[in-house]
Amino acid sequence: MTRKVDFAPYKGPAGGWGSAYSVGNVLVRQMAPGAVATLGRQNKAGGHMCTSCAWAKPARSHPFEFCENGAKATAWETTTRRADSGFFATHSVSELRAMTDFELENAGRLTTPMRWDPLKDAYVEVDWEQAFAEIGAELTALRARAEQVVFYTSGRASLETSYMYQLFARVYGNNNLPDSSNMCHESTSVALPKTIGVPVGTVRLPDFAVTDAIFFFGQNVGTSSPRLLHELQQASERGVPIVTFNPLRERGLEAFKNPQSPSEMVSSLSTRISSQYHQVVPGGDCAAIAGMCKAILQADDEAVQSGAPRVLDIDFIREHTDGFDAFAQAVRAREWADIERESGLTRGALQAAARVYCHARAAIAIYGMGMTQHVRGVDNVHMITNLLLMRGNIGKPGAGVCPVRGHSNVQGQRTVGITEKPELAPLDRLAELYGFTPPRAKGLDTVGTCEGVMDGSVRGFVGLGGNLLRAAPDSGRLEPAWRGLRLTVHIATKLNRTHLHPGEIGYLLPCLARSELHASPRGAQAVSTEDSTACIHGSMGRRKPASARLLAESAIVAAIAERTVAADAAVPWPVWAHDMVAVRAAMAATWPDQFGDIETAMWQPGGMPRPLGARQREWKTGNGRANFMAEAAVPSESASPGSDVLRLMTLRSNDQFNTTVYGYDDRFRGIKGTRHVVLMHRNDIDRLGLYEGDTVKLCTVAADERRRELEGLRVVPYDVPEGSCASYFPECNVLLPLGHHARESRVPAAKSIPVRIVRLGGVPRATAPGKAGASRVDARHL
Ligand SMILES: Nc1nc2c(c(=O)[nH]1)N[C@H]1C(S)=C(S)[C@@H](COP(=O)(O)OP(=O)(O)OC[C@H]3O[C@@H](n4cnc5c(=O)[nH]c(N)nc54)[C@H](O)[C@@H]3O)O[C@H]1N2
Ligand SMILES: Nc1nc2c(c(=O)[nH]1)N[C@H]1C(S)=C(S)[C@@H](COP(=O)(O)OP(=O)(O)OC[C@H]3O[C@@H](n4cnc5c(=O)[nH]c(N)nc54)[C@H](O)[C@@H]3O)O[C@H]1N2
Ligand SMILES: [Mo]
Repeated sequence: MTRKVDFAPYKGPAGGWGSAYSVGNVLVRQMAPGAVATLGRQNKAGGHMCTSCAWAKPARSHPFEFCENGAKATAWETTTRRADSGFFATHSVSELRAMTDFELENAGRLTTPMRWDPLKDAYVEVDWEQAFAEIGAELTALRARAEQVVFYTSGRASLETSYMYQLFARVYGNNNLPDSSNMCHESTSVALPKTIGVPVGTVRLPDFAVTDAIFFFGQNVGTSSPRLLHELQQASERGVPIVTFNPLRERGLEAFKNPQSPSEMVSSLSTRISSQYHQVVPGGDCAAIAGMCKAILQADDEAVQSGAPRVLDIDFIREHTDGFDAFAQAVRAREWADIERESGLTRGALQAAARVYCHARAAIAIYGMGMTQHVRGVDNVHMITNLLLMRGNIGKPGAGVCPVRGHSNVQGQRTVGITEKPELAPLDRLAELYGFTPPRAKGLDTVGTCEGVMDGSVRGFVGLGGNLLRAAPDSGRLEPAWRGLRLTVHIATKLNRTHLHPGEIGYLLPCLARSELHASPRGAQAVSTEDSTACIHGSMGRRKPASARLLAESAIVAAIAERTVAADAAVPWPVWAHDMVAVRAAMAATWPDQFGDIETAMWQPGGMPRPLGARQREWKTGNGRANFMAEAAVPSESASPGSDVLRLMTLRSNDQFNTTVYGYDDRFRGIKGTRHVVLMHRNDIDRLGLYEGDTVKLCTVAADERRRELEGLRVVPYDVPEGSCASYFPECNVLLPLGHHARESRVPAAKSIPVRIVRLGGVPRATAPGKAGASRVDARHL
């Protein structure tokens, strides 16, 4: 396929006609009849919850409570294309491996269970019964060493199926429940329980209406969670300052035009989003926040001296927190020169950000992958809570911490026990309810799973959604190792690259999508999901399934469990297959305080809010107090400007959802027709002897000295800090060493991969555009 490649700065706001056009275009190309009606029910009480991002669903919904992303996700789910048995009969697995991610996704919905046939090098149609029987027998054989089987989840499956799945793994005999969260917000799940005693954010939608200031760290709202732009727009219109920290100038963080507001759409109006935009260097946030905290302490010292009201919320600190003195001491000990060097920001800029914070009675801190996917990912989150605790910004209206979750039910899956950490699962309660002895040993996370596949200690892999082989680090090393597995089972809606590396015995089991009707002898079944603000929503799919042979995810999990562990615990698997009310009752029996009235409350507009202690200033931490974390304030390994090793951030485009590539445009970043680019500062391009448009390869610099290279990227000058560069995930995952991950949470450090850039060819030197007398500032993308 040839595509027109073009790089031009995007000057428009996020949202707006660009978004409407893009949505319209994709709808026409992809949507099946009736899909527009499906979109109208998306994210509304009584409808289905979008399978795109996890942002909150308001009680009073907009006429179309979806965004460009959500529309794309639905369009691609409701596509009329089919990867059916005919498709697999005409494409061998080796042939499919040569296709792009876009082409695989574009093959359409899976329609029938398939078994990998090594002689034919193809997936071949089988009966469900045959599939379940063989998978059950294989899992039973592998159970002699239960720890060699892994049960992976991507964040989409419902609360009900996820509850069943974790129980299945535990009855089977392990806590090997890695999930996409291990590559995502695990840094949050590890950091927040220590500081404020909840593993999730404390902000709810109404807080946005009464906040005085918003601090935004490393989240690309226009692309990743566009519906949150509504809250930001309303806050901005009230005059609320929004202070952004992001190495890249992201369009969605600058301006927004509401595609659902006719007056805005026909006028030149748009709303500014960020009032301050700080281009912190990748990995420099701990230092940047330390700088803010230092400025706040100085302002407080001055207030004490002059007898003015305190800047710190001293009563809150005394009454509710621990560790303030050590933290303040660590911050005071930091030199401004070091803070400036590590963050790439000036003292003046950080003082300006601190001033906004000090003037706000209530402040919210929002963050995403720019914070969690670093070696210091957990420290980054700790610095955010340190900042908030200084002025009592947890547990009062308009204030709090707001990690923006990725997958639509990723937060909920943790709530119902998907975790490799046994201490987070209610093992005693499960033992009591189902009469079995749950395993107590820590399970494998995603990094551990990849290590286990590579060293041969993992033999069986069951995947409830996702595309682990493509999403995980070191994909170049992982792919060949993956084919050494004994058993691979994928429960999926669409074909992806992980499916193309089957084990000796490999199955592809197609399931219903969330927008589709789960009809059963017990009537149409609804499921539930939890959003980023810990509100739980009922979700009813109504569309005719893409194929008559699809089964609900719950039915597939129940059938495999029934063939594997039926005799080992008192779990009514056949009933749970098709009775979500019964599963919700089991969830409520397991966590009465969380799910007691879920059956009715999940349908209330805005969802059922789960109780969160920190919102009431009840601190469920080890010491019963909110904790400052001094360690997060200490210096990190510093950036080295002028080095030939750059820090690579791997990003998502506007036209993808994780490993699902919808198209080759990244509209807000002005990139059209290609994903094979490396965005670099003009000065680095000059310094490294490159020209704009050159073709280069990236080579990872890692202690293990393995060769990790990615070729064929085009150099594009971009407004990123010197010493850093950016390119797309998942293509760049070959460059990400498995051992390069956050301390404690083990989230792969995908936002700071040390790389060298090597020129392969490209622009002839004599006529290179923009080289002679090139300005040291990038004009095109400012
Ligand atoms: N369209 C679309 N939407 C999505 C997804 C998708 O792939 N496509 N994926 C979903 C999922 S699973 C997730 S987790 C979320 C992810 O959504 P985000 O959290 O927005 O993740 P990214 O887009 O990877 O990167 C976030 C931002 O971090 C910035 N950044 C990089 N390094 C740093 C740093 O060191 N410091 C700071 N302050 N910023 C930094 C980048 O410039 C980028 O703007 O989105 C969800 N929604
Ligand atoms: N370098 C780098 N790597 C990263 C990241 C990064 O920023 N940089 N981000 C990380 C993050 S935040 C995440 S969350 C992970 C994502 O990792 P994963 O969650 O494993 O990957 P996805 O691309 O979201 O999975 C997509 C697949 O899920 C299946 N699917 C879609 N809908 C459904 C459904 O309703 N049911 C079922 N059963 N299957 C379904 C389809 O087969 C589809 O191909 O990647 C991580 N990897
Ligand atoms: Mo994610």
